[in-house]
Amino acid sequence: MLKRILIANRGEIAVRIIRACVEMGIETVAVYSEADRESMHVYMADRAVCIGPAESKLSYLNMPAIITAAKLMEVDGLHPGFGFLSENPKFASLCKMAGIAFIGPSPEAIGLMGDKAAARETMKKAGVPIVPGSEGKIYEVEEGRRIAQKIGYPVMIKASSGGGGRGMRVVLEDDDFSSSFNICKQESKAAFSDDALYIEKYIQNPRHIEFQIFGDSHGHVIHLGERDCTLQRRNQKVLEEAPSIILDHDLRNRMGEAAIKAAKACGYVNAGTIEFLLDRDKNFYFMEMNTRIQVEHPVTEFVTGIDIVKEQIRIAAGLELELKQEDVRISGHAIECRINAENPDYNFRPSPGKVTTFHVPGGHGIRIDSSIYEEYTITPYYDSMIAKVIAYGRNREEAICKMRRALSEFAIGGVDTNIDFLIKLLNQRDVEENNYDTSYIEKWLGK
Ligand code: MV4
Repeated sequence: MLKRILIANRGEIAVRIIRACVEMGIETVAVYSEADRESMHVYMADRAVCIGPAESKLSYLNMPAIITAAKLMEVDGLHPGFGFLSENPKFASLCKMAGIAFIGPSPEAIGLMGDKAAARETMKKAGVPIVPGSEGKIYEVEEGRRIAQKIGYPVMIKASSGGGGRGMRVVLEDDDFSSSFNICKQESKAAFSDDALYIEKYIQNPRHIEFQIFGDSHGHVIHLGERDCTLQRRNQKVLEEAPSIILDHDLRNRMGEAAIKAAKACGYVNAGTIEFLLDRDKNFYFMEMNTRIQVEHPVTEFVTGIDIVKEQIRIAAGLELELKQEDVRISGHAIECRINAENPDYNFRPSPGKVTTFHVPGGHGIRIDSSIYEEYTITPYYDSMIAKVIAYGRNREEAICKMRRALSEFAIGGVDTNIDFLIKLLNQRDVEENNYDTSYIEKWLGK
C-alpha cells in the first residue's frame, strides 16, 4: 500500500481525498497557493507545502513546483483530484518518471481520451456506439461542409482538443456552416493551440447519462452504474443523481457493457467516467471519457456503498479490484446539488468574500462535502463551488424531499449563494416528474 500521498488540489476534493487517506492510515501532504494559506486542506494534511502565488497557473498548475514538493516530501503517490492537472498527460508522465504513483490512468490513456476525435475512432473500432459524424480530424471548411451535408443538419462542430462543452457550435443549416466552422477553428486554435475539428449529428433534447467505471492493473474492468447529469447550465452541472430513472434494467445493462468496452479499448486503469448522450428514442452514443474522479462521485458512493477514492488508491498501489461486477448492487436514490458562492439574480456572478455564518444541514441521509468554515474568506481566484450536498433516500421522491429539507437548513452569511435557486429548481413540477432535457434550466430561466 502507498505510505504518503501528495494531494495536488484544493477545496472540498482535497479534503475528500485527505479523509480517505486518514481512514487508510496513509500520510498526507497538501500543496497550497499563497491565497490558500488558511484553507481547510492545509490544516487537515499532515504536512503542507506552498507552491506559488494565488494565480492557478503559478501554483496548482505549476508542474515543476508540485513535482519538486512531491520529491522533497518523499511521497510515493499523488492524487490530482479534478480540474487543474488531473487530465494532463504530461503531468501524469512526470510523476511516473519521478517514481511517484499517479492516482489516475496512464499518460497514454489520458492523452488518447483528451484527443476527442481519436477517442471517437477508438470507440468506433471497439464497437461502442458513437454519434453519426466525421472520421478522423477535419481542418478544411469544404471537407467539413461535405460531411455536414452527408450527415444532415443540424450538426455540431467540435474541437478535437475541447471537451466538457468548450469549443463547440451547433449549425442549423448549410448557409451557416462556413462561418461557424471558421469561428470554431479560430477559437480552438486560440484556446487549445490545436485547430483540429470533428463533426457530429446534433442530437436534439438529449439526456446526459454517464457511467462510473473502474479498471485495475490486472485487466479487470467493472462499472458502478450511471449518473444522470442532465440538469446543467452553460455546461456546468447543477444537479446530479443516481440512478437515472429513465433507464430500465435492459438499457442500463447495455450501456454498462458499452462503458466497460470503452474502458478496455483504451487500456484504462483507475476510476473513469464514460459520458453518453441518450436521445428521445433511447438510443445512446459515446460522447467523451473523463479520465479523473468527478465532482458528482458521491451520488454513486451512496447508491453502491463503495468509497471511490479509496478504490482509486488501492488500484494505484497495484491491488486487484475486490469487487466483481455481480457484487455491485445499486440501492436507493441519491441526488447532489452544488452550492456556489454566486448571485443568480446577476447572471450567477461569483460572490467572493468573508463567510460570516456557516451552518450546514445534517441528519439522516445527508452528506456535506465542503472545505468552508466560519470566518473563512473565499477568494476570487478559483471556482465558486463551496459545498456539495448529497441526499440519499429509498427512492427519488424521498431523496428530493430530503434535499429540499437540507437546502432549507443552510445558513450562510457574508456571501451570496445559489441555495434559493436550487430550492426553486427542485420545486419545478417538470423536475419532480423527471420531465426535462439538457436545455431545461436555460429555457426555464429564459422565460
Ligand atoms: C452534443 C450535444 C448534441 N449532439 N453532441 C455539451 C458538453 C459536452 N460534453 C458535449 N455537449 C453536447 N454535445 C451532439 N452530437 C449536446 C451537448 C450539450 C449538452 C450535453 C450534455 C449536457 C448538457 C448539454 C448542454 C448543451 C449541449
